[in-house]
Amino acid sequence: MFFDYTKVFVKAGDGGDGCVAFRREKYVPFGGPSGGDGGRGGRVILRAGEALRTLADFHTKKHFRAGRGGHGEGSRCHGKNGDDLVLPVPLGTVVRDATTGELLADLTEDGQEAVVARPGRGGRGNARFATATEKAPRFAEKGEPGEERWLELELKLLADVGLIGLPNAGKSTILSRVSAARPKIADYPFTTLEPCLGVVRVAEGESFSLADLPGLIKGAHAGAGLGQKFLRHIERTRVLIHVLDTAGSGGQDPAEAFFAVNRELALYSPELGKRPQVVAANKMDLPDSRFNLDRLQAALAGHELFPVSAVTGEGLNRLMFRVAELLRELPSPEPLPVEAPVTGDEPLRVGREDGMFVVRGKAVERRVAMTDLANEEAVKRLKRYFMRSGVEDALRAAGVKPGETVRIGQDLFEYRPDDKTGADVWGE
Ligand SMILES: Nc1nc2c(ncn2[C@@H]2O[C@H](COP(=O)(O)OP(=O)(O)OP(=O)(O)O)[C@@H](O)[C@H]2O)c(=O)[nH]1
Ligand SMILES: [Mg+2]
Repeated sequence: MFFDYTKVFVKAGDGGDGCVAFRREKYVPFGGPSGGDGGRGGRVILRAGEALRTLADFHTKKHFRAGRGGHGEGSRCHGKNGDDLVLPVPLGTVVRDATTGELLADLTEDGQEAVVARPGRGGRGNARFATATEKAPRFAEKGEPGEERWLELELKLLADVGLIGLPNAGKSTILSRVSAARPKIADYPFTTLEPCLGVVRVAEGESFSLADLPGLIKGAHAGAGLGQKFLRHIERTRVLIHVLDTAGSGGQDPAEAFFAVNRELALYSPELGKRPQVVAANKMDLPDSRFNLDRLQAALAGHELFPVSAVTGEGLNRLMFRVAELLRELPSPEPLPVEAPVTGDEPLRVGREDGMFVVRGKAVERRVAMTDLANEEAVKRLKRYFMRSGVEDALRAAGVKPGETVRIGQDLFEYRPDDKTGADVWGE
């Protein structure tokens, strides 16, 4: 099996919790706050490399988590950062957020990396919350949860040139003649079941990669045969070699074969239909080919046609030199344009789910997750944040009544207006 598509779950490490501690010194009856910050969590990173050829590794294991940050300690000791998790992927891996479809990375270079899950930052220790009025804060932040998401990984091979044509045309035989690749070759259609890459050396220091694909048949764009499943692997090629069985074995007229395959290509992707092509009129060692060649050349007038024989090797050098020449003239392919990550905060949203009010918004959810709800001082601070940031107003506008339950992130609150101060306050 050729694994070129999968979904995986990644979670960056949570930040470590901040620490509540106070300095203890001889002769100092009550030292200042000295709790250190938690360390940040580990990142999840995808790294492209030549060691892997497919996404097969991700079919057995699908969940990946980076290390969490260490907790802060007394004496303002910072927790240690969580370990990053680096996942190797093959060159040509396209990474999307599986939920939103957002393109996160197109890893086309050896060693190229993409951070696919942002780590949580460490919670601040109580030393950081000391102010002129509050000299001895007895609370600290909890670590921020690391980002988690499902990713869609799709491999699109990075080949300079693709071999296309009907099954049995001789594509694999050509690849085996011009490169060190050893694809399976046999006298029946659909011998090649998955793409195969080879490297063609045309001169000292000049080479290109050549991909052999399963044969295309009529209806391939709509899923007939094996071809369509693999067409994505020629999307990034710059030149196509269209291989024909010039002898017309099996009663297939070579010119008709040529137009049928091109129709399938264009139906799959108009862009692929316009990709520069050179025609390899193959099997020229067979007598029928000599007989058909003139007619084929006439039918394909305007196309660059090279009579070749993959069996005798005739014409293959000329064909490969011409392809190398075309590659020199054509611009290098651009990696897919990655959308800039969305920064800034989304507006607050209040809705009703399962009979309770739900407040959504990255900032408020993070704030709640980082609050130690067992700590009275920390909860007071959170209440002030609710007032200031408009959570309170948004809820009131949505019609929340005293005693009703409000969920923010993972936590539940009871909405409790406080009569004494006249202001609305919150309790767990
Ligand atoms: N006489 C002759 N036979 C050839 C030539 N090229 C390929 N063949 C034969 O044609 C048959 C099919 O060759 P393959 O290279 O497997 O064809 P393919 O296009 O890769 O076919 P699929 O993988 O099924 O799409 C094999 O029996 C080859 O030996 C050639 O130049 N001359
Ligand atoms: Mg083949």
